[in-house]
Amino acid sequence: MGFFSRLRKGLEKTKGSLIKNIETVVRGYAKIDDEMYDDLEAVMLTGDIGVETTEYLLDQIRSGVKSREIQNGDDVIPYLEKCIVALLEENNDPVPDCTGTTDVIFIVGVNGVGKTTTIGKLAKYYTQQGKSVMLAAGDTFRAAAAEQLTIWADRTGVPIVKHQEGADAAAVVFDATASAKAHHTDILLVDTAGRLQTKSNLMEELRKMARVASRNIEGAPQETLLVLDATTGQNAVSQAKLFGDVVPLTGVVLTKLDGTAKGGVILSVKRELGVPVRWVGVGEGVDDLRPFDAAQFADALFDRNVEKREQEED
Ligand SMILES: Nc1nc2c(ncn2[C@@H]2O[C@H](COP(=O)(O)OP(=O)(O)OP(=O)(O)O)[C@@H](O)[C@H]2O)c(=O)[nH]1
Ligand SMILES: [Mg+2]
Repeated sequence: MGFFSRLRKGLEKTKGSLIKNIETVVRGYAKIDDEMYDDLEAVMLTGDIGVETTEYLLDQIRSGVKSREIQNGDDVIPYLEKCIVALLEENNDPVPDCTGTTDVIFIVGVNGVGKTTTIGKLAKYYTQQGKSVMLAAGDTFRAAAAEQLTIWADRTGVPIVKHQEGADAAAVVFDATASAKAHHTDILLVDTAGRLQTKSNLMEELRKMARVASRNIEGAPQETLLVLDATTGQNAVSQAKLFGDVVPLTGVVLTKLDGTAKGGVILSVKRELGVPVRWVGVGEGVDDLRPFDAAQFADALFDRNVEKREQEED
């Protein structure tokens, strides 16, 4: 199965819990009234869209009613689809191309969201694009973290810089940036510890890592990607807000979109965080991560252009 098919399959439950419920609600209404808004609000909130984004979408529907684009319940779905697509496409400029020097990418996030796996997948993706890649085992906190990353390095055939468990993560970053620079490596992917202990510890460690990186490579880290586990729904949004207060984020990686009913969370990530979704993950395999493509995502969510998409599939 190609990526679109996997994405579409992964979003089936989200579709079931969210889109289908919205359809069921609006179909019953010959004319739009307060009761319909209340019912809509309830299904959107259960679909993990979040309070703020739900309010936003309801306001959009209200203006559609005002402009007479929506005259009855049946008109709501295509209208809402348009709003959701616009939301997905918002704030979605492509990542600027490599600058010629090494691009350092920090991968951050709480325990178990998929940071290390994402690094493995990114290593594969970028090497396939003809880029040279290096990994840095910046999670020196958890036993076996470096080993897990080493397996990905071996699997994707890229070098890795690592220290002993318990070593200073910033020292790993220092060595890795020096090595990447010396080897003219295009992309250095830095794994980080998932603990969130206290906010100030995390802040200090990540800041130190960034400071050290920029000493060897100007402007580093060029990207700081926050990995969020879609299955945690609205929790992911709170995590993102917490991290965003600590480090400047350049993008989000939304993992585990395979089989969750909470995929609606992507809408509140887009709406509430002001940080672009850069990558989406639909499984544990090395090919299960792709750049986020709003049009593709919308097609998968709303079952549009399915045949065309499947034909183009890799
Ligand atoms: N189903 C599914 N599983 C995923 C996806 N991405 C990662 N995983 C799984 O999630 C689990 C945790 O992944 P890790 O990459 O170890 O997560 P981490 O953030 O590095 O975890 P810590 O290092 O403990 O903080 C693993 O079993 C992965 O295979 C995905 O897109 N879909
Ligand atoms: Mg890890």
